[in-house]
Amino acid sequence: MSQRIVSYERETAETAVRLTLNLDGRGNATVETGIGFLDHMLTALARHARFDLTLRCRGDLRVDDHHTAEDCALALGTAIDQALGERRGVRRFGSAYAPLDESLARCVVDLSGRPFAGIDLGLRREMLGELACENVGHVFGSLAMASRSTLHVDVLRGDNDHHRAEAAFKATALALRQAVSFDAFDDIPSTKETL
Ligand SMILES: [Mn+2]
Repeated sequence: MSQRIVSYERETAETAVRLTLNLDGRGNATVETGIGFLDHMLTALARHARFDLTLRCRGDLRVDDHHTAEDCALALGTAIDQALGERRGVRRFGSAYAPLDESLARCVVDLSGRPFAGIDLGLRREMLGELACENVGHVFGSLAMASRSTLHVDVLRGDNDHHRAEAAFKATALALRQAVSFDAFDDIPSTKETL
């Protein structure tokens, strides 16, 4: 099996994102997006998925946080898609719960090749640090689109929005770790024989 390591750059008039991703890493992450809470979430995602990730973004934060949050997620999703190649030998499905104190999140993922995101985080605040709460859900949606995955993320309970969001990223990390891992069958896990 070839190494599942990808370097990816994405530059637009709004953002410039550079990243390296190793799906078979140890969980080492260096994330500098200019949005502290997004750094915290993507670091947690990489850590618990056991991806090695360096991600740097120079975005138009003078506008707001939207382009940066979206484009970082699109870049990461694209890198996951590229690193998976034809998705041969992977488990494809993953599901996990993650608690963070009083909060509990569930993620179910299918590396289906068909982008879909069903996201219910139930966040009540306007912002978490410099990240608008509406963009937390948008990050999951963009990740699903660019990685060509079906992603269902639900926060089942929780009082604190920082905890709710962080539990959602941790559950997604654990589900992704499972889905991208290899099983004993060196085939493409689909009745269509393609993903
Ligand atoms: Mn935290």
